[in-house]
Formats: sequence, C-alpha cells, structure tokens
Amino acid sequence: MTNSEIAAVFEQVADLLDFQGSNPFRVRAYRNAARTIRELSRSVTDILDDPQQSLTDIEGIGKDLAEKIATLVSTGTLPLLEELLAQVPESVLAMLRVPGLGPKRAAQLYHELKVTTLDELRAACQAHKVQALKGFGPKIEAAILQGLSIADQAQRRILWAEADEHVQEIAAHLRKSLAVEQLQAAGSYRRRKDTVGDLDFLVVSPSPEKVMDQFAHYSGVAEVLARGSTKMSVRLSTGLQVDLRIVPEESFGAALQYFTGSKEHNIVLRNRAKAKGLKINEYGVFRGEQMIAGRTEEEVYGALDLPCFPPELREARQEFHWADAGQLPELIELDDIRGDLHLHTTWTDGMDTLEQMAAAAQQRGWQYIAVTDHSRRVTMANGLDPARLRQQWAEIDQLSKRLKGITILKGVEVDILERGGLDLPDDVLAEADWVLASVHYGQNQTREQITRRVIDALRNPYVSALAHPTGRMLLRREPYQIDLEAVMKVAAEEGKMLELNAHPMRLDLDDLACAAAKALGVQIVISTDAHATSGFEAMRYGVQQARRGGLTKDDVANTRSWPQLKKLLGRKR
Ligand code: DGT
Ligand code: CA
Ligand code: CA
Ligand code: ZN
Repeated sequence: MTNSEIAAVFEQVADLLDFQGSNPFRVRAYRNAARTIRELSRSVTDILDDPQQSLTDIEGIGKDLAEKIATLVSTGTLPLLEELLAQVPESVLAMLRVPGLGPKRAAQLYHELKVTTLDELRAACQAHKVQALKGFGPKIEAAILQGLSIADQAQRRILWAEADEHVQEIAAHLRKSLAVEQLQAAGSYRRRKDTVGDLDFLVVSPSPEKVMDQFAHYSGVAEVLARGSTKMSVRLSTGLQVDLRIVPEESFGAALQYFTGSKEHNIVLRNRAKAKGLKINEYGVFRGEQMIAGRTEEEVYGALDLPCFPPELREARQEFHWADAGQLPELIELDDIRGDLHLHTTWTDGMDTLEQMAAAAQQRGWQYIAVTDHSRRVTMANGLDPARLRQQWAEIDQLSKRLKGITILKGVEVDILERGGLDLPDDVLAEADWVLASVHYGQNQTREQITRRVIDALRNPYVSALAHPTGRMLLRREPYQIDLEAVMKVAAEEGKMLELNAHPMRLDLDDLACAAAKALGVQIVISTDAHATSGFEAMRYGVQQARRGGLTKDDVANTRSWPQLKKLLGRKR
C-alpha cells in the first residue's frame, strides 16, 4: 500500500464520521492522521517490513495510530471503516468527495432530499431544489454543479506525485522477476504532466508470460482487464488503470518513444518521417522493409535528424521549432536550485519549527531559505500581526547567529485583502528581506477585481513575488479568474517575480504560464510552500513543471545565490 492509499483510508473514515455527525475532535484526529501519513517522506510499508524500524519512531505517529496503520496494511482495511461503510450507502461516499460539498452538506442533502447518488445530486441541482435548502442558496448550488464536473475528472486522473508512488511500487514489484531485463514507465507520467490518466509500462523480456504473471500478482491489482501475448491491462483497487507491454530489445527505444507520446508530438514526428521517405512506429524507424533505428530513443530521433527531446517537452508546442533552430533550451535541473523562498513554521500553520526547517533545508544543500509565515488575515492558520512577525524576526536573528552555512531570510506571506491592499503596513514590509503576496480570500470575485488586487499588490514597492498566482488546486478547485497576461506585464515592469508553487496539488503557475512568463522576461521562483520538513521534497515537482514550461536555470531566480537574486528584484527593494 502506498502512503497516499493509507492516507485516503483515514480520510474516508474522517469523512464518514463527519457525515454521521460524530464528535468533531474524533473527526479531526483521523484527518490529522491522514495528513501526517501523506506528508511522510518514507514509505510506511517499507518501515513495517523492516524489523529494525518502528512506525512510532516517526514524529506525529503514536502507538494508537501505528497499530491502526499496521492493521490496515496487513488486512487491507480497518474494522471501523467496515462498520461505517455498513451504515452509509455506498453511493453517498462519492458525494462526500464532491468539491464544494463536504460531509456536513452531503448529510443534509441525504436526509432532506433523499439524494444518494451523484446523478441524483446533479438532477436536484438542475431542478434548483438544492438552493432552497437551509444554508445553501444559489451560489452554493452552482458551486456543487461545478464540483460535480471536477469530481468526474478526478475519477479519471490522479496527481503526478501519486502516480509516482504507484510507479515506484509497481516497478519494484516487476523487477523482482528475473524475466525483466529493461523497464520504463512511459506516457504522461514520463512527460511529468501534472495529472496522469493511466500508467504505461514497457518491459524487455525473453519470457513475456512470466512478466505478465508477475504483474498479475501485484498486490494492488483488483481486476485484469485484458491479457494478450505481449500486452496486458489491469485496474488497481484505487481505480487506476495500468498498461504493460513487453517489447523486443531491438524495438525498446521506438516503443519508449511511441508510448511516451504525447500523441500530438508523435503525429508531428510521423509526418517528419514521411517527408524523409521513412516510416516510424512503435517497432522502429524503417526505410522500406529495412529497420534503420529502434534500440534506443537517441537512435530513433537521430534517424530523423532530431535531438532526443527531454520527455517534458514532447507536447508539440515549441520543441520542433527549437530543434530546427538548434536552440533546444537546456532545461533547469533539481541540482540547480540554491534555496527555497516559501515555507511555513510552527509560528503559523507549519508542523516543524523554524530551526528544524532551517536544518532540513541546509541538509538538502540549500544556501538560503525565506521564512514566509502567514499574515494575520489568515486567522485559521494563526496568521502573524506586526508584533508577532517582529518577534519571529528576532528569533531569526538569534538563530542566524547560531546556524552557520545557511542564510535565513526574514520573509512573510502577506495576504492581498478582499477589498484590495495588503494585510500588513508598508513600514513592516519594508523591514523584510522577502515578501510574498497571496490571494487566499475573495477568490470568487470577478476577473477585474482579482486582477486589480493582484496588480496593486505587485506595484507595492516592498512586495517581491506573487505566490501561487492562480489559486488552482489540481482535481479540486479551478483557478480563480485572473488576467495573467496583465499581471505578468506589470511584474516585468516592476521587476517582480512569479512563483511556481511546487506543491504537487498546486503546481501553480502551470507549464504554459511558465512559458508565457519567460516570454515576457519575468523571473520564476520555484518554491515548496513546505508546511513541514518533508514538504521540501516537493521541489522536484516544481522543477519538473518548470522543465515542461521550457525554463532554463537562468529563467528561475532561486538558482542564484541570494545576493545575485536580490539584485534582480526591482530597484526599489
Ligand atoms: P494520460 O494517460 O491520459 O495521462 O496520457 P498519455 O499520454 O499517457 O496517453 P495514453 O496512456 O493514452 O497513451 C500513451 C502514449 O501512447 C501516448 O502519449 C502516445 C501513444 N499513443 C496512444 N494512442 C496513440 C495514437 O492514437 N496515436 C499516436 N500517435 N500515439 C498514441
Ligand atoms: Ca498514460
Ligand atoms: Ca495507457
Ligand atoms: Zn499561500
């Protein structure tokens, strides 16, 4: 079981308890457990398998939770979950997951309208029965309808980070078979797309049957959808489909190229081959009957006089033009990153202390971090007022005296208020080394309103960068309405930066917006928004997304030392 799967079970328990109107503290305990597990940097199953290690050694996991996890991993379920599932109709479960709905409202719909399925819910919204309920109204009804379409999508795709957990587990399982000689995960996963529809594995093997038997025995498999002589598809218990193909060694490169896609990229490639009098398919590149390439991807692209494109660029956007001009960008790499400029500590809603965060960043080889806890408007997160912020900065001064080898910048994530303006006065912001401005409230305002608020914030001389610029939550929440182009132009003018928030659920800016920012000469800052030391792990997701946007080291501000980065910020800072 992957950590995400385990976390999902605890979340489901929390949802069901909430739906039943259980004690809020109990609900909260299960939600916290889910969050703790999701944010762990190590695999729970690995720890359980290792007699030298114990789950309770991990911070945040007590004896009770450890026992529940062990039960879950060994039996595949929890007695409490089974009990709850017996009490709640199964179709209601899907309702709990509709963005904008949640367990409490779902319970109300269930009791008052007798709605038990998503289809019934959609019909009730369309008949405007939902807005008539106490505490609902037309806005919420519309939000539920939108949530239903997002839920549809969420059933079909998963986050890249979650796909990665599956890929690591499945690959490890397959590699246990001696029949596997080469193995690669292709498809959108390999292109590092922010969400993934299904997984596509390629294997070279002298005995395909043995590989397919091994695949069928993977513990996550719920159903074998199809099995042929060299190809097999399964559905995992999570609903994810996984395709496996066994290909001949001399065709591995061609198959890898073909199944990495994208489809659009492959179409361009096929036309280019045709223009050269060649044919390309998943077996190789052919001149007439003769195969002239296929063993490696380099060979395949080489046969068409093309460079072996990094998978992240294979979307039929700019890559062929760049190749023709001999100007394929040298994409940024994780090792280029010098520091992280967005993180939270126990001063607000983070789980680790300032010192722990600094030490963990240093361990990663980073030269600097900016501590950017929330400002007071974010009451839910215990946001900082000027007095507490200055207290925190005093602590940073103290810490800086003790810690050598890492620069701790005094920062803040200041809220852009609903009515416009910033949540902290200029004289406070002026003392900061680094100021992120964020929209957390008023996300339903019009495009004009939000764009204006953001542009005004970027015009403030003390603001350094705009955090998570569109507010999107992958598979959960659409971006708010914002004219990004107008925002980018102002950023360019003012020498301000835009964040690529690396949280796997945000990846905000997305790849296309990164490319647009680059075209306007706006520097991107890749930040983890870590709420615990394990959150730093997200940096790689951000870098992947930046690569998909065609960004090089020079396009990303935090590949520089802090003094160099500071020079790039607008003159006034
Ligand atoms: P996904 O799974 O929806 O996130 O996206 P992909 O890109 O992984 O798509 P998938 O799994 O349907 O197919 C894997 C790759 O196989 C795809 O990227 C390109 C290749 N492929 C699939 N169908 C076609 C096709 O009809 N024509 C061409 N040229 N390539 C295809
Ligand atoms: Ca796929
Ligand atoms: Ca597929
Ligand atoms: Zn934020």
